[in-house]
Amino acid sequence: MCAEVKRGLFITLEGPEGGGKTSQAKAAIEYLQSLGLKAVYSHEPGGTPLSEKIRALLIDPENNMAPLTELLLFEASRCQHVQEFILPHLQEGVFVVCDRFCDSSLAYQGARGLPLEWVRDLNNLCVKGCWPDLTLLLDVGYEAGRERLLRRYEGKAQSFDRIEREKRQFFESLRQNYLNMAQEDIERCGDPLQSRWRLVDAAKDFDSVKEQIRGHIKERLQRGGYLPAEHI
Ligand code: Z5A
Repeated sequence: MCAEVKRGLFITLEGPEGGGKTSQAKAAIEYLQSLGLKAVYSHEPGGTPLSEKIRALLIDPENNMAPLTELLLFEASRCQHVQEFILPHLQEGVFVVCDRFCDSSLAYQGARGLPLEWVRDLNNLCVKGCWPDLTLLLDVGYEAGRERLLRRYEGKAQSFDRIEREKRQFFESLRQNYLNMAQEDIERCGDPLQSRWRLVDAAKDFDSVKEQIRGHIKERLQRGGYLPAEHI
């Protein structure tokens, strides 16, 4: 008889633009692999061939999009991503580190003024019970995030994608949505360690952010019985 495979942990990185989610997700994978754990990177919107096609529609500055159309496209991309990539990996015992997930829809499409019940209902439908075990909120202010983004585009604001072209107020509002979501969940859980949310000060330098993230992942691994004995 085969021994039952222990489900992998599902870790998401969330936050406003320029927080370093992509680079830190990759550093988190390296950390997990250094512990002998199997881990894969993914991102949203995207993560499967079909979801990448939807991503291209979503970020194209040529596409004028109604807020509900935008939400439905993000959710369609997510639905495919969960079924084709995330769930199969978790079921095989592989850890999935995902750069954005359903909380991005609550923060961003919430900032568009869409009713949050719509976003929650669609998230429920697409996620199929596959909620993150740990969500790292890489919080950074508008100015610092924008500066990093501009540096990445070598100062060319015309390279910004459809969403990056939004006004400052939109980004301030979605940042606050994230902070509220994390705060509300921590309060609801009573004990902060029982909440899946961990706040990371992403305004700090890269190594310091990496250390904060490692600390949170290590704690979650230990609590879930995933940390190999030699690393305890
Ligand atoms: N979106 C949505 O509206 N609804 C949804 O449901 C989902 C997404 C899933 C996806 O674009 C867009 O879709 C996104 C949210 C929306 N829109 N915005 N804006 P994306 O995936 O292409 O973009 P992103 O997720 O926003 O990534 P980002 O902000 O562009 O970058 P990041 O992943 O947070 O950071 P990075 O690429 O790792 O780093 C950016 C630069 O900063 C890079 O040059 C790094 O070297 C530098 N960096 C990183 N960390 C540091 C530190 N600590 N100090 C200094 N410099 C740093």
